Amino acid sequence: MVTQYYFNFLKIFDGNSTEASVLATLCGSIKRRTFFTSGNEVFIMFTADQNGTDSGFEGVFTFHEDNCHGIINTTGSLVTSPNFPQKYGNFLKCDFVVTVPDKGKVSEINFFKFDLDNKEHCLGDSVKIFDGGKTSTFPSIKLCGSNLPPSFISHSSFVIIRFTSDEAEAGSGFQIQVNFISGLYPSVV
Ligand SMILES: [Ca+2]
Repeated sequence: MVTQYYFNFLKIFDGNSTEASVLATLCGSIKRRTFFTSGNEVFIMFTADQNGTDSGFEGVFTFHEDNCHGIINTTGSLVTSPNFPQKYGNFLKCDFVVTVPDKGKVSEINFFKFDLDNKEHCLGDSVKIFDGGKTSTFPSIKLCGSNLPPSFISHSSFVIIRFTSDEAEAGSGFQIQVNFISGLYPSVV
């Protein structure tokens, strides 16, 4: 027997149908959030039951060039935010993919400069590091503001550094150096 529960929610899919992966499931009261699709399509599903109504939702769609990607496979590589050291733009989503070519080595990520818009819980602009390279999982760290973060040493040889900015306010961005070092953990592959 299948039981279905109906209530008010908004679901955002990263593609053109409900078959695509889910970017977000929203309900309750949310002030403002920014979501990025991986391509040029988005599917939004709003479900309402017969019990209780509220004022609903309002969203703004913007389309932007996604031209700040990078692949890092050389030790000592420097990664900077777009336009660094000038202010970065709004609505950016940059994935810097770190692949360590040497077996047994991992990434050491050092922050030289760091100045991002600082919203609560880093819900505005942020740098996230996904250790293991899967952006569908929770990031290992999520950074914003202007305090220089400590170095990050990965457990795996595949890391994604994701920088996103929202619709307003910017800092001068970041400068990061990625070094490949011998793994500190026995599980390193
Ligand atoms: Ca911002």
